[in-house]
Amino acid sequence: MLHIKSALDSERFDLVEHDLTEVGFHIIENVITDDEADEAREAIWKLVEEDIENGFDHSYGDGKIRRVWAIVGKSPIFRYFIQHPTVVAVWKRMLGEDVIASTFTANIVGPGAPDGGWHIDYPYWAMQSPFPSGSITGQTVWMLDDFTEENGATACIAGSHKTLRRPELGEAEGLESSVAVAPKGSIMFTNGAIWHQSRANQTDKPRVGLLGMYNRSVIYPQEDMPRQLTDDELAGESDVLKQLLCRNIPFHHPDHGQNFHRTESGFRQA
Ligand SMILES: O=C(O)CCC(=O)C(=O)O
Ligand SMILES: [Fe+2]
Repeated sequence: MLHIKSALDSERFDLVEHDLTEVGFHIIENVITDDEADEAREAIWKLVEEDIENGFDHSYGDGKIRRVWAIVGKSPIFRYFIQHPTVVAVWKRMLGEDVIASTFTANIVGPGAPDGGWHIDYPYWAMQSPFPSGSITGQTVWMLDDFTEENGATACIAGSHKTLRRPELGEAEGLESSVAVAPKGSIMFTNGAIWHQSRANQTDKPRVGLLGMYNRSVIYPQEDMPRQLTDDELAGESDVLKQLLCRNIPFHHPDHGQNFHRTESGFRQA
């Protein structure tokens, strides 16, 4: 049975909020055990093989970076990760009690892969600047291998989310970046507007990461989250998973109007 290894005390929780607001990212080590990371890593490789067998080539970066989309329904371990209490607690704090999941994928930076290119995450890349200030979306990078300077760890430019715009072509290259070097089993939270990229992998081994994004409930998810589990598959799952997959939005009875409003802790009351 999976066990919860990490729970944040309130001081650490405050630090996460501070860093996400001011710096744009925060790493927590040892959120999952090595065994859990290995189990997820194996599940990803099976999905890669399936993708290839089915004729899906989700590779980019000279064919050396590979994406596996829509993983939440594809193994129980991903259903556990997406609703990990530490992760959900952080995103509820940053994005509202009624937070939803936006996308959950794997990103494998293979040997010899070039850097992934500086960018901002959805929905920012679909928006015009100036972006709204504050947090509307957040990224969770799950490290299923040690992330090192050499093997394609994610790099971020501290404070760049405060520009409220995307980097101009070539702009980020001239700035100092922070590389997310941390052991397998760690996670990095980022503000979705941070300027970031996966770095080049100069080793002979792939670097496997998972990317779980969460939105304020006013922002449409990037992937079709509601349809990744069938009604039957979802029946025995937790309320929080149903919420994250947008499957238990408390719509009002039509006779009672549909005027949800902003609350202290979100948009809809969760
Ligand atoms: O895998 C990584 O290190 C980051 C990838 C990324 O930023 C993305 O796919 O949006
Ligand atoms: Fe990204």
